Amino acid sequence: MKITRRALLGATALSFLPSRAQASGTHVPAVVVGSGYGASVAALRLGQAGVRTLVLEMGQRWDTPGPDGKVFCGMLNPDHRSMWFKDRTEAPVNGILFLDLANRPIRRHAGALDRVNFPGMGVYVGRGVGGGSLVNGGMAVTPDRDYFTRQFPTVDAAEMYDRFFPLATKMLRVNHIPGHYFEASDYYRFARLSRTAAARAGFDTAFVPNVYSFDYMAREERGEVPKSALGTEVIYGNNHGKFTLDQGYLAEAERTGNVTIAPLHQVTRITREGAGYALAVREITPDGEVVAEKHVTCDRLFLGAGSLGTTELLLRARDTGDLPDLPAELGEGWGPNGNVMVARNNHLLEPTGSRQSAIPTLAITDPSREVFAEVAPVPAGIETYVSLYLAITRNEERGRFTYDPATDRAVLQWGGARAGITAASGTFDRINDANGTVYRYDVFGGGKAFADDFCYHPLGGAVLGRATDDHGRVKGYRGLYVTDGALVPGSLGVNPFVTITALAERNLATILHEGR
Ligand code: FAE
Repeated sequence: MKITRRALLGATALSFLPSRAQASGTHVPAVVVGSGYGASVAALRLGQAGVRTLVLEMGQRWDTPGPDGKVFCGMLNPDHRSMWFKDRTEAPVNGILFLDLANRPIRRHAGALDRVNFPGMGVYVGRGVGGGSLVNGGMAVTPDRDYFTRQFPTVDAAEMYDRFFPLATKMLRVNHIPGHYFEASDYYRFARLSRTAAARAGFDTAFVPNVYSFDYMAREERGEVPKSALGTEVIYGNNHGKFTLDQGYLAEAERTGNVTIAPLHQVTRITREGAGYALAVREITPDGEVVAEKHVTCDRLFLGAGSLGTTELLLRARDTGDLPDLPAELGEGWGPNGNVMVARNNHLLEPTGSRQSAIPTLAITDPSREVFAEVAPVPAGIETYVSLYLAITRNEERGRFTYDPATDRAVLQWGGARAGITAASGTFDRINDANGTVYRYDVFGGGKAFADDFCYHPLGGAVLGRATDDHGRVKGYRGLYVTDGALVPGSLGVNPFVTITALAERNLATILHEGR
């Protein structure tokens, strides 16, 4: 099935005004749902191809400073800007000595970070124009080629590694921490200590590239610019230093003149209308008041609402009968990228430092157990003696989403990360043995040393080659595409956003080429 360029360009060029005045009846040639990595690639490439495109994003556009002069709040003083409509923050690290120091009551608001809670698994996601790029750690890793090929056997790896990974890396402005800065900075003492502990156990470490500017960070340390990574900012947003999608892909997309972004617009339902699609869209204020319910139609629909958002929209459409021919494989192949968090205690004579950069730059590698364990900061502003790690483990543990008609939501069935914990404990038992150290049980909720009940890397639900064809075209429906982390089959072995971006670039290149 081929899309003609004419069909993609469409006949109308209606501007979309996100206001009461434009409550319904808008038709656009292309709609992109969400504004994370996959969505941003789609928006830019459609805009460059001359296609009038509307981006519908449920979160805010984060460009207006609050009364404190800052757009985002910090991790140590979270307020209503921190989390998506919660009464209390739900930070991944609860505190120290079982005290819930990190969390506090907040006013319900369209904050930047959401934690979507399912039985046994809380999934962290970004909300706002830029999706996960607003809140993530910026670690920008190209996956190991063999493992990528195992996960995507039908994708041309040579094309990915020669063309699309370098393109994604360039577009996202990935940079590397200078060795001399890492060795000298007070703010990376915690990472150097973990490197020493790993070396005592015979493990190597690797530097992890990032989209946070290390030039900016060095200037922060010299006191020349406002502090962000060195001022305990990350999961609720960075006010400076990080190159997020709203500054990159999305800004470029808007500059084409063909792309309009509508923040605080949540797509709730997808139906067929004519040869295209109709969307039910709810516009809200930042405090959650519903401003309008809109009806938007389009010829082509690109779903970039993330693994959770895209999977839920499609499952709801299939199981309520709106799009009954959607494939049986929807909801399958979901995984947390093998995420397991671990905390160790250090000796009194080996402090981690009270100053810690919020941006991780080092990982411990354990190839025999297929563990890639990033050394995460604990930027508490005091000495905690805690070494914290995000272990990315490679295994076949998968969950599955189903649609629950009673709540009208997608529900995750997740059986826990036994294989992930086995692998991570193999690595960290050895590090503890070699250093005479122990695990910390006071850092995560539930008194666990290994936290497998939350993740940062939701992947899958509409997997490439199963729920879609080999380029993200949804089976059974012409003009309907998945362009985000829902395409990735649950595990990548490294942090996912470079892969999500590169895969979206690849898919869009083919979809637009075939449309010509
Ligand atoms: P994503 O970026 O999640 O964007 C989806 C967007 O769609 C969001 O803006 C949603 O608000 C929006 N949306 C959802 N439903 C709807 C709807 N119905 N209507 C309208 N809009 C909707 O999707 N990855 C790395 O590679 N390196 C890291 O260092 C890293 N650190 C992380 C740290 C944290 C705290 C978190 C939460 C994630 C981290 N990740 C990291 C994961 C990474 O951000 C994630 O894989 C990508 O953002 C996923 O990209 P997608 O395009 O799939």
